[in-house]
Amino acid sequence: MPSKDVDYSCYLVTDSTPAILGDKDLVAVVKAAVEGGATIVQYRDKTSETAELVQVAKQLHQITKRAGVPLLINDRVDVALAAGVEGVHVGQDDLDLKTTRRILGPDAIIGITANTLEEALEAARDGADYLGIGTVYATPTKENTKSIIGAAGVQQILTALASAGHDEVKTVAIGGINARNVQRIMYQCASPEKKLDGVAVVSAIMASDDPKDATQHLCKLISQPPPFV
Ligand code: TZP
Ligand code: MG
Repeated sequence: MPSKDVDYSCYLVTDSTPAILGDKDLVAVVKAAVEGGATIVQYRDKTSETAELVQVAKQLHQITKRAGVPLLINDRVDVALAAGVEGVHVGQDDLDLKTTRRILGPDAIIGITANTLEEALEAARDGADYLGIGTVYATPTKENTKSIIGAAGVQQILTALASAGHDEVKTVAIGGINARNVQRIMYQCASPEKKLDGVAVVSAIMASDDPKDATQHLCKLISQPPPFV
């Protein structure tokens, strides 16, 4: 797969905590989500030790690689390198973008969370491939979010990116997105000059009893503008 020819439309971020995953198996859920049409996967695990992270990342990579779906690692550039995956997603407090790029090289997919206009513009200037814009809506999945920006906040960031000429940087919205609100986010957040490239979800897929069906349903909604747009 050409590494930068990325479909961000249905972006799964994993969560291994019992509150979200329940007693399901992480690898099985990711397999089901990929079968259901997830277009990119981020392995996000804030608690496991490094060796465990690398081992699970390699297992997930076997699944995603077969499907031509990029796998990114949250926070950990070292784990991404060790597992040989396609990239990383970093937060504002993680390793900075320029250093991350220097370590992983031009072909790696590097994304960063952007909560404000300033963070979004800086990340675009520093060569992020994509921005995870949010938190859109309050979510129990990530309780210590800096602020909830709503659909209006996402739209403001998209407009500012377009005005600054950052057509190249891809964008996904994250935070509290599910089958009930995904079309609203996808199509009503877009500014006239810049659309969202996708949405990222955790619980809408990871907490589902049927992750394949949940992913299929989300992907279908993501690809269809609602009738009122
Ligand atoms: N970053 C901002 S919100 C969030 C992350 C990782 C969690 C989103 O989880 P959910 O379950 O899709 O609301
Ligand atoms: Mg982080």
